[in-house]
Amino acid sequence: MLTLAQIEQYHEDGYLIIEDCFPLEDMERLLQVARADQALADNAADRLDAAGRASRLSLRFDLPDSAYSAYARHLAIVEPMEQLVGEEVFHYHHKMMLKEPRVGGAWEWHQDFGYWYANFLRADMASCMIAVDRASKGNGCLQVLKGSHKMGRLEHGLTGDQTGADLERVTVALEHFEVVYCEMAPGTALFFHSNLLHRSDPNESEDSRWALICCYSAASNPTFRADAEAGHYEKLERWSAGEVRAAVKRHRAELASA
Ligand SMILES: O=C(O)CCC(=O)C(=O)O
Repeated sequence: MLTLAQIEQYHEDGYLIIEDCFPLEDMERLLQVARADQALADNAADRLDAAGRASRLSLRFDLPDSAYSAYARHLAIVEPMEQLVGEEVFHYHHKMMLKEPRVGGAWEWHQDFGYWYANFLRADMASCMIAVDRASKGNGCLQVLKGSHKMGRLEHGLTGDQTGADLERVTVALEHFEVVYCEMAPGTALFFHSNLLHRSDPNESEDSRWALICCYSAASNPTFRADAEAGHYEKLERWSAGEVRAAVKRHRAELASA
């Protein structure tokens, strides 16, 4: 559970980094599963950045029995998330970001609520990015504009295949808020507000940068679109570290027997 000081820091900065949220061995097991998982690769889609470079991600709105869904239910994420959002949360989606050496494209400055606004009435939403392998400046770690969530939602438009925030405002915001490079060792968790501006550079290094991002909404946040992928309240099961490890093991065994 988070301390009051951590919760206050999140509200001030729009993000909170928790080091050693998960042990290195757990991240190694998760990465092993993800790398061997053809279904994860088959489900991956490319989003082109403004320069035409592809950023790959494998996203699910549902929670099938998988190692990734297990992390989306992990108490170590869901409980702090509820403290930060201020109430019960539900799962919106989770995605593995597959930023490969030399090819992983950039993400332009955006707010997640710039995308999510289409179906959620309030920005009482947040994400947790888990560094599955090491994220550094060199392999395109996430950059955040500290405190920028306080601006509220900006207009967004298409840049490449991505939805980027209004560049005129971003340019001014860059003069007023600090850019923080979120370098993270495997097992570090970064919680961030849905209105926090963030981006990342392309991966020009020899090291992959895989990260699992789990996204949630406040339970009381009204949704108004009917399609299954738009997001709607469903009670979220919370799993202990032991239950999550067992799910990862199950997933690994399933891949081995396929
Ligand atoms: O993985 C990244 O570098 C950026 C991801 C991102 O910005 C997002 O999913 O909203």
